[in-house]
Parts: sequence; structure tokens; C-alpha cells
Amino acid sequence: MGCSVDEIQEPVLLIDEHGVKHCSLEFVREFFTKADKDKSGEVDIDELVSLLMTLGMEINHNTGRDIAATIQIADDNENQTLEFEEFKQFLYSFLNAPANDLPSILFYVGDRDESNTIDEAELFKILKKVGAKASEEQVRELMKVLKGDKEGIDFPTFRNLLEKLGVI
Ligand SMILES: [Ca+2]
Ligand SMILES: [Ca+2]
Repeated sequence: MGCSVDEIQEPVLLIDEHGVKHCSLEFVREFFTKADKDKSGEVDIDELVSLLMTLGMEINHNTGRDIAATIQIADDNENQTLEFEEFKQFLYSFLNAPANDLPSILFYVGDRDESNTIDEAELFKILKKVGAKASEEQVRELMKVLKGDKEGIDFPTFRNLLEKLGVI
């Protein structure tokens, strides 16, 4: 049995040793189905906002803008709506990134496997999204230096990298 909207609370969240919140896939699916009122297989901003409001979230000008910005970053195929995979990344970012903090939003939306690090493939996607000017070769070299023998880079390193590349 899944969770209903009224039951969405802490228990569906797993908080890891870094304090990062993760949703179970079952929960994301349930949440997606609830949000996708017209059953089109994608969630638009109106559907999302109305669901968040039914969850008791107050949506003002600022939160609305923040949600819109996060949707834009999560919207991989740029059709202005969120398909399931995109929705999953939206939710992950929404749970973890502080409002209006672009580097954090990019980090969590971009961290597809929720590893709390950004690997090379994830980084390329993010940089493409923000239209970074660096070449693939430059980024690959930078990444090699930054991650050392680890799988990817952590948030402070990621933020630094965005600054170096002039993205933020
Ligand atoms: Ca989309
Ligand atoms: Ca990752």
C-alpha cells in the first residue's frame, strides 16, 4: 500500500548520514500520480503548485518563482512539463536545496543517482543546461583534478567549479 497525499510526512523520507533527504521510488510514483491530475504522464507547474498547496505549503511570489526555476532546471527535454524521471529529480532538489540557491538546485537536480556527488556524466548534463562555455576536454581535465580518485565531486567543490567556469 502506498502513501496518500494526506499521509505524506517524514516516514517516507530517508535521511542519510549527510542529512540529505531521499524519497522511496514508490513514494515518488504515488506523488507523481497524485500531481498528474489529467493523467497525461507529465506534471505541469499548475498541477505541482496545486498539489503542494493541498499539502499545506504556502505558495507566495518567492516560492512560486523558486518552483518555476527548479522545474526549468529539472525539465531535461524542455517541454515545460515534468515527466516521471524529471519529476523525481525535481522532488529530490525541492527537498534538499535551499530556496533560491541556484548552485544547490543544480547540484540536487543533477545528482541523478542521489549519491551526493556529481560525476562526470552528471556534470556534463548540468553544464549543458546552464550553457557553460567550457569545452568537454577542459571540463574533463578539471574534473580529473578535482575528484582525484573519488567517483565524483561534493557540493563545495561543485560550487567552486561553477564559480571558476563563470556559471554563478
Ligand atoms: Ca519535460
Ligand atoms: Ca551522482
